[in-house]
Amino acid sequence: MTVKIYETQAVQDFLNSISGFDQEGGSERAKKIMHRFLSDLFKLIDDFDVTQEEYWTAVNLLNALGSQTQFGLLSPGLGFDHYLDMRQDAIDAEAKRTGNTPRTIEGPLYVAGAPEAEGFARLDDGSDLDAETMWLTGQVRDIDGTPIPGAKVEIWHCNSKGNYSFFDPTQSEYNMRRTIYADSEGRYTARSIIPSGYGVPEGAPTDVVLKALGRHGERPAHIHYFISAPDYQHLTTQINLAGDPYTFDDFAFATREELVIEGKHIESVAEAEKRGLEGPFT
Ligand code: MBD
Ligand code: FE
Repeated sequence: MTVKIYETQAVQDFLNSISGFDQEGGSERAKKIMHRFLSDLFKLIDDFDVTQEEYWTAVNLLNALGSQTQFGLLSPGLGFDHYLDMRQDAIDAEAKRTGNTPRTIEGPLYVAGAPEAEGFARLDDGSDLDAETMWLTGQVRDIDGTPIPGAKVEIWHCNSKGNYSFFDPTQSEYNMRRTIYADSEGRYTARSIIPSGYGVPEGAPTDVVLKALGRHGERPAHIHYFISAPDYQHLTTQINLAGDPYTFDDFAFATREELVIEGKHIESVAEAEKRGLEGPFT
């Protein structure tokens, strides 16, 4: 049996009352957003004849997500993070702030307070013996191409098993997390190890939601960046390592064509120097 009650005056009055429309205190914006949010959900319950059992299953799932701090993981999976970036891209385009390295999502695994260095840092602690050495070098420039001396470059990524320090208690503190201040030409170099892709933990609440949608929880191998400098807009971005099977099938929708980088394989520093690759490889 299906019943439709959403449009009734009783339900509309009820929504106004829940949202505090008839109360003095609180925030007008909070009231309006909550009213819209609850209205849409009540209508959804009516339209889909959501059962009590289904509703309480959802409540249990939300509790599990919260208790395992997984809202931040499901959020990119449901596209909220990328949607907010799309909106910021549109805001920047409107303001004619274009020509920059594209932004992409931060994700839930940044940790503040990483060790700081100038010009160069080694990111990994040397304990990941399965991993291959990786060199990252770049130059921070403004949208006119002018280098930004001393720009702050924060880099973080996972190990060859897809695990991030801090969230993986077996790793040393701040492993593969560093802040590098660019040199007088805006350049920075990092030595680290090639990360693997990331997968949402099997059976975790986020995985339950993705499975219900017939989706996977895989991310391609990537390296996170925050780039900042006084008086400049903060940039949150990533590098995607080319050739990963999930490069264009990221559960978090964070890949952007311009951020996919083809690594150059080298056997030795001598070879790199002979090929004229940008160092320093020390
Ligand atoms: C990650 O490493 C990540 O970057 C995102 C966005 C989501 C889950 C894990
Ligand atoms: Fe990540």
